Amino acid sequence: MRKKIVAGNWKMNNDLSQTQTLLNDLKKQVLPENVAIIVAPSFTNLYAAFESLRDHKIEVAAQNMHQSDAGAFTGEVSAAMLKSVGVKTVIVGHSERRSYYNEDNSVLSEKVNTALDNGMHIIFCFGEELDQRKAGNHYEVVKEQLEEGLFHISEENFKNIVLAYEPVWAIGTGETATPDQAQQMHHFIRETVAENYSEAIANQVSIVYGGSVKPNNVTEIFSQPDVDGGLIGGASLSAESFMAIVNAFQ
Ligand code: G2H
Repeated sequence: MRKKIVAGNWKMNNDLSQTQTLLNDLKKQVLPENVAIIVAPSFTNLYAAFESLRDHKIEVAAQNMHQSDAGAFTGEVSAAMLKSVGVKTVIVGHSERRSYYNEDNSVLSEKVNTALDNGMHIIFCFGEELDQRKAGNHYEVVKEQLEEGLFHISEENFKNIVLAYEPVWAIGTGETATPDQAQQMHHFIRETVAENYSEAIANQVSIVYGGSVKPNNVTEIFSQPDVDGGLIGGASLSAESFMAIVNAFQ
């Protein structure tokens, strides 16, 4: 039985007081036992989130980190810094990092290594752009992103990875992949993991979907056999909509 995961990627939203309010709202909810729940606030609010969620089921993740351990990288945050404020999971390779900050597969593979060297868990994001899907290259693109960014790691380390398929054309656009499109790609991803590692690893890795998941479309997406949860942006910013998504697994 694969782990079900719902992660809220808050992106550059919520100041300290909004973070505390949203976390307090989430803490009032009855949370399902069979779903791992993660929230990823901004760097400035990670420590407050960790403190607020101490001994709570909800876990805290960072949205990004730098590939170097330390040094003259103005404005950047290291894995050690994240760990020092209680963060054990980091999102790597989100399409907004890839496209706005030029994070290519090579940089992302370094981030993966650094996070793993620091004992962290990774939510590794990837997905094709609209023109790539239109040209029918989406499987190829996804395979390349995985091969160049992730598949160099060992089988042992692969256990610390959650895969997040996020078609770029569905991110924050209100457009979602159809449940069939999500299932086909997730199935392909699982097959690709099996080819590079093993059937056992492929059956064990959680593959979550991201891209305009909302309470009104989540049930169909989550009911697909190879979809193990979601990475949620906009709809994770209110406890009501986030919980509606978390509870879609019930
Ligand atoms: C995709 C997703 C969360 P949204 O980026 O990572 O955001 O749900 O707003 O499309």
